Amino acid sequence: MVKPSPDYKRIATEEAFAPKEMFDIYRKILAGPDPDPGFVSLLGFYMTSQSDRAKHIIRCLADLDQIRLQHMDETGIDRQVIALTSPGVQIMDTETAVSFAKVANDELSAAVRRHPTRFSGMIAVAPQNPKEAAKEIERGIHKLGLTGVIINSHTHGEYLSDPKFWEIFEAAEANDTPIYLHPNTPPRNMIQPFVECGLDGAIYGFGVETGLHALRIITAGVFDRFPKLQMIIGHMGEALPFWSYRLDYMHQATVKSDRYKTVRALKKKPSDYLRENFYITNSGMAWEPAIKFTQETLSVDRVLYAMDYPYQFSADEVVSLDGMKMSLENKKLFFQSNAEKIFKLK
Ligand code: 1DF
Ligand code: MN
Repeated sequence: MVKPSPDYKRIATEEAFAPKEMFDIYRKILAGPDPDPGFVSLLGFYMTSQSDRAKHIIRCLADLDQIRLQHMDETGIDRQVIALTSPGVQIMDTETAVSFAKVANDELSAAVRRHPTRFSGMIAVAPQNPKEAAKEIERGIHKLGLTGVIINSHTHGEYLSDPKFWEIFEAAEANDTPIYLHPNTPPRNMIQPFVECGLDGAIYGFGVETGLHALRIITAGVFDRFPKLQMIIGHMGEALPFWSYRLDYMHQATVKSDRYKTVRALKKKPSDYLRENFYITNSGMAWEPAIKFTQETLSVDRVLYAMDYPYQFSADEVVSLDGMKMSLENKKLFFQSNAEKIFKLK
């Protein structure tokens, strides 16, 4: 049992849920023709495995009441910012995705209203239909009391760097709400070397896929077009902070040598966008040196706490993060104030 901290609230910002009905849709997709190999590897596993881990995860994902609250109490979590688990609606056909995003958001909104001091929720959207996604962002903010937009990385192998998706960025920027770019398994045309050795999931494939996605968004010039847009990435920035120096050097060298049509001059260096347009959570990485490095590379105002419940549910991690050698002021930014600011929590 981890006690509440007297010095700060612990707000966990990458916490997952799944409506029960979503598993019915997933079962149909898995039984259908040629399902996505990453989806089969990930959800095919969790939905059929009799392992303790899989059973625990499926049970916790579907609960937005007593199980979740009890687990939060056990680990000293004051509030969860909850989002539809990966790949959410992005694995569905367009029509199902658009309609199911609304169902999931209604369900999450009702849970937030039942437990307003313990839960906040992000808006799920279907990038398959950018216009509807933009409308759902409006509805989520103005009618459902949700905050932030969850996008579970690629959608059928397509990336938000493609301008056809940019209405979604426009809506997030206009509503002053962040987009959380959460991992997915690598798409069909990328997954083979990962899945053949069992490294396609959270252990590594997630990070490679999502780091690539964030970098594509940067190099496509999204933040020159939408300078106020804020994105959040988990898992200590999917390694991008560590790459900053090389990204800046090689981006500039590539632009200068006119090597690719797709790599053109940007207003700023890639790492400048990381510092000015990204927040980073430590989901799945309860590791002090990486947290401190990221605070130093971005700023203490842009690194925040996440547990990654129920995939990573550990009281020991909370205790170890509490014990980081860090000023109380910075620890409060990490656990509480940065989340309150970016998600506009009250
Ligand atoms: C796993 C990890 C699955 C994370 C997730 O969603 C997820 C996992 C399906 O361990 O299989 O969000 N994660 O963010 O680390
Ligand atoms: Mn996660």
